[in-house]
Amino acid sequence: MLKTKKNTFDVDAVRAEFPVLDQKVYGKKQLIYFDSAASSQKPKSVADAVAHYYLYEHANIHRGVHFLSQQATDQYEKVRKKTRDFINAAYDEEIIFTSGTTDGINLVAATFDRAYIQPGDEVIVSGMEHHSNLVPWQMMCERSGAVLKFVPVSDSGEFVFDAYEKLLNSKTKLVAVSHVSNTLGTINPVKNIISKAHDFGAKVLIDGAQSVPHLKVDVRDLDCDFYAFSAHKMYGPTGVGVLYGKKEILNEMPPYRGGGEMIKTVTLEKSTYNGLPHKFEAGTPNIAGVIGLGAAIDFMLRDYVKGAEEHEHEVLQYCEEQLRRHFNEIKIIGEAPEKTGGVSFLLGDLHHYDVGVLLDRLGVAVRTGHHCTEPLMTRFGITGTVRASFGMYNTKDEVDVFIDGLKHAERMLS
Ligand code: 7TS
Repeated sequence: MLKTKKNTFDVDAVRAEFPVLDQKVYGKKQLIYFDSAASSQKPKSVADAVAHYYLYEHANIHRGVHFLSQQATDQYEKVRKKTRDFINAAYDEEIIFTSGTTDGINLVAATFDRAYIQPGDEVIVSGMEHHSNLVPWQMMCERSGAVLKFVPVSDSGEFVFDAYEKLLNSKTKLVAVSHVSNTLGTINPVKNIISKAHDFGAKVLIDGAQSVPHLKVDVRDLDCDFYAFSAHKMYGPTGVGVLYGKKEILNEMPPYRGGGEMIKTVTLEKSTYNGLPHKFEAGTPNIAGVIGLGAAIDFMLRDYVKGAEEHEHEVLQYCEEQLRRHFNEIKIIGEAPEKTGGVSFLLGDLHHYDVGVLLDRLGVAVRTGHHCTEPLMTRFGITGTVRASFGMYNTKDEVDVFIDGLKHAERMLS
């Protein structure tokens, strides 16, 4: 008989873990945090793990003979295993700790071309990428003589797959695409994107900054070559992230930064390099951050968190329904059938910034502007949007307050 996993999601139990949510801003308005796509809030268990480490367990790792250093090394390496299991990677050494998604993508963009790219080769990105998954490739192409190509975005905010297929050819060496768009919420068909690229022998990097917080990610099922994400968007600390890479590809790439830990032997003239993953982890890493990442993964696997994906989906759908119901002038930017994380919109002619400021005075934190996706704004002929983005702690009741706040903003600004 098929065993079905029961959802045991409990939003009250989740919210109890986030003291930050239980506060008033400007001394009177209950905080409603709709900016988790920029950075999620942190559960107590993550803050406690980081504090405990600093208060009782801190030492540098991979180099001490003493108890604390060995214990810290052990904890750090356990998080590598935990992360491997979390995204179903095959080997521990395929998990490189970075300072975040941006750092992981820069690592690949600074080293991949040295092993895999010749002048005239091609790199493909989409028109909805965060600047972090665009600018590093521009830099790499400028240096290596490769040519950057762009997959267009449809009016509904989707990756235009036909156009992508037409761009692929034997010169394509790398495709870099986000799993979920931070601005549109679109879930891209990354499994198909990857398999099509592989038909042409191209490697694929997936920017997972906005997917790991919301979707179950299985890098072996996707068969991606690289997958980058940030701890701070998945309830973990800032300043730490993960780059997954297939072992055989990472082995071909030269080191990123030189320094301690990434070497095997050093003479004044020349060095030989350590194996994976240390080859890509020069210097003292963010040990406390990695330990906090481990606590964030534990948090995301708790029983009362099972089913968070469905809960978040309901909140997002409810929010979009209410926006459409209450505002004739609403323009939702990003109407793909498969979405997660949040909704971007404009309210008539009102400036996104003004709407954001008024919502803030009512206790509702949203982000406004171009969301580090300027080319996407140009594509839609706008300068920015208001974005309400959700974590598992958000509720439909909060959406109701947000809608009332928007009505108020509309009255004030019209
Ligand atoms: N890629 C995507 C898709 C993102 O959404 C972000 C951050 C990044 C990369 C960069 O992540 P970092 O952790 O290295 O900074 N996105 C946002 C956002 O939407 N609002 O603030 C940051």
